[in-house]
Amino acid sequence: MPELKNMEYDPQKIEGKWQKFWERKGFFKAKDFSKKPKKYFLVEFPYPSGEGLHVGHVRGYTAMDILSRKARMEGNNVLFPIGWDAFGLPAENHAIKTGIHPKETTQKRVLNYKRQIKSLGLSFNWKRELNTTDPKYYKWTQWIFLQLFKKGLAYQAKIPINWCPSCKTGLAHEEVVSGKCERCGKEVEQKEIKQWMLRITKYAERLIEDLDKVDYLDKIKTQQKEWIGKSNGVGVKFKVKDSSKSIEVFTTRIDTIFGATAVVLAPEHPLVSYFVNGSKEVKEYIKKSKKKTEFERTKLEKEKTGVFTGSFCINPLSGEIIPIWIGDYVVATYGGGAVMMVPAHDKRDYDFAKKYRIKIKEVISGGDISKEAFINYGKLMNSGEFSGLSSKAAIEKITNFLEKKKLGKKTTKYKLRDWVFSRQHYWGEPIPVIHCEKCGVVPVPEKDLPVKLPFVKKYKPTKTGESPLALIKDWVNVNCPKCKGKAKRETDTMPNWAGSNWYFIRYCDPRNDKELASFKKIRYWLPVDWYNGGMEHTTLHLLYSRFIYKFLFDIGKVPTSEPYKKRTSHGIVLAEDQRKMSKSFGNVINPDNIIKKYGADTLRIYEMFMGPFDQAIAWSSKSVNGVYRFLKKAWGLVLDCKDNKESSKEVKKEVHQLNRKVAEDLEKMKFNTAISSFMSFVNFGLDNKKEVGRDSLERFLVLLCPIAPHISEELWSILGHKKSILKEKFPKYSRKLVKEDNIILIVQVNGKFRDKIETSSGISKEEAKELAIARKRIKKQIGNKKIKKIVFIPDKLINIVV
Ligand code: ANZ
Ligand code: ZN
Repeated sequence: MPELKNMEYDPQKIEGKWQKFWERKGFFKAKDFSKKPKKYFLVEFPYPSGEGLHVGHVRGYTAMDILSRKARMEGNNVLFPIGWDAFGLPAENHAIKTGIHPKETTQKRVLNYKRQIKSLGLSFNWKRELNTTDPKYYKWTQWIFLQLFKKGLAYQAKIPINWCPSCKTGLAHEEVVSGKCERCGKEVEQKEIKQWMLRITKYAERLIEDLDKVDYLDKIKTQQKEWIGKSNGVGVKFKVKDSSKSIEVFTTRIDTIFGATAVVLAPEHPLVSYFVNGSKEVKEYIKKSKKKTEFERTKLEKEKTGVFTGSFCINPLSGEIIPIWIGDYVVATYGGGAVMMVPAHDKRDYDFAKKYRIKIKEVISGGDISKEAFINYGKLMNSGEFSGLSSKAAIEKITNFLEKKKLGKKTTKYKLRDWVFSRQHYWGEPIPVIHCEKCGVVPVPEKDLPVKLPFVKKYKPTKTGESPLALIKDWVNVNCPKCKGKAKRETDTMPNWAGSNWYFIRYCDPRNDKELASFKKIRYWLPVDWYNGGMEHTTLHLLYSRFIYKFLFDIGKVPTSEPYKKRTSHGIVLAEDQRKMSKSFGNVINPDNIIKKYGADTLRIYEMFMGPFDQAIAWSSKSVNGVYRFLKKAWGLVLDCKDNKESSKEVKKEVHQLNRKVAEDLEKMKFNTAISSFMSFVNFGLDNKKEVGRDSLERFLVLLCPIAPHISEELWSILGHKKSILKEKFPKYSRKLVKEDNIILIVQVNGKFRDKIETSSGISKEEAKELAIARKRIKKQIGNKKIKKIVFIPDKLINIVV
């Protein structure tokens, strides 16, 4: 093929062509009920913003695209869908500014996103595209709400909520970041309004427990567990002196009860009014602290404030008479809103006691309480008959003692709160209930769903804080579905998490107008096999959707109790200057520009090559160029192929080595190391050109195809193939060819021989470390000691110094 030698690698010429070809051929369709094994790969569907697709999206999407393409080549029936999470504030804020309807804005943005996603060659199944703002979709979002309502899991409550004065809306706990509105960055206030709530707390235990059933990154599991915040402790009653009342406190350190020298109530505690007795000082204090956000109140380093009520209670174990205080570091919504103060052994109590000269009594030995609180476990002292016991033993003994005397009870508490589900906004799903003067809250009958969003002229929330829907009289005023009397529609809308709670279920059957999706199809496709998304969604979307899925499981709509078998997360892509990409910094990389200059294959490879997949990494234009040069070299190497010549043994070994590395690394999301193996192979090939035959080049292309599909397809056809490379099987490497290269790695701990491992040659220091610390014998040697240093002699020895 001599004339081919002059062909230059020109991604602009080839990429669009193949994208159209794949789409025309329907290569990425997923077939319901196919006999092939199913694989459901999921990415978080994007919110179509005005800025367009972010290179961060590209990172996560390309990774799952690679896995989807590989799985198809391995004979699986792959579902890899995409849609639009399109309700939300930015489109609404845009509407407030410009008067353009959010629907119009959204449509435009979706088109732009679609164009961008297609230009990346992502193998999404467009036949199942969905949009959360489509009434045919949100009909079922509303339907789910009605089911929650029926089961008592959706309820209204007048509670102090986080309120953003700038967005003029209530926020969920999860939408407040460091005391600020996640959207606009404004300081959040407390405001009491009637809100729709979802009882996610009822699922707290299962949300923790079932994490054992799934394969999530450890850091994701940990973060969810910490967020749900399960605490085992004891609820203890402190009798109020000269009164029939008592105060119940929650403590995780009952072993310190002899050191409890005061009881502190949250300003909102129901007993507070009983103690206040018109004291001006106390009243002032309560008023002031109610204005503060929970974040301000509970920050550890914040100065503690409080006020003495004038009353006392009795420590049930020491019998001491101790003062009752009000302090706003005690949170009303946790553990009953009262604590026993143990200044000697709790930091916050210590600060409080120092400031207000409350007695500090040491009851756990081992610290120096003249300097600071001693918070560790230890041995009890000054604790009557329990002195001398270890904390652990004392916790059990004292708990039993209190339970017997009916003064206390083992209690489990969770930090998780019920989910504030109302937003006073226009651009969201209307909450499908009607308020009737006579019947109260009446759910909209299912046959009347969807409750469509009406058109409005003004998008700003009203001055009362109600959503702009409240101003549309002919939409708001309706007849009660029950008594036909005068009634009004609910004007709150749902948060933008509502649509994303269950979208992955809808992909199974996106055009169903009878139910959220047919159970048969759901049973075929669910659970999702692999879900990749942002770490920042761990305690938001990921938790919410697990909750809703469990609920749907309980009412028999889905077949399993967990929606996602596996969850991974990609690190964010920072700008070249190491900062977050942001319009205001002017450091945003637009994927369009990279594709224009280098092509989609370069962008795809670059983003997979830039660093370990789960770590944040800064953009580097230089490396983009390096990747482009790699593809040009690969192009040249393949074009030089002599017809049907066989590769030398040496080259064969090399390509099978590559095969093994790619097969293993991709499944572990070690995209960067897989790609560097491709690069070394090309360099090796160029150095040994005469020995490289067609067999090896074809294997190389098939392996490369999931990562860089366009160039692989083009070169495949240049090599004379009539059928698409996508129809090739993902190759298996020959164990014989690879095995010869195995080496024995000596593992030492602190210079002493401890183990040996057979492994492939050429593994990196990091890989060797991982292999070594995964061995039982080595694990035992290391224990929980810190690894100080690792000495690594490639292919020979690793020494772990602890
Ligand atoms: C006495 C004590 C002694 C405590 C000690 C700690 C150390 P977690 O693990 O987060 O559940 N606490 C209880 N309710 C509270 C509330 N509403 N607001 C603020 N603090 C509250 O923490 C439980 C501990 O947090 C409880 O145990 C209580 O202080 C405090 F040496 O009780 B402890
Ligand atoms: Zn009625």
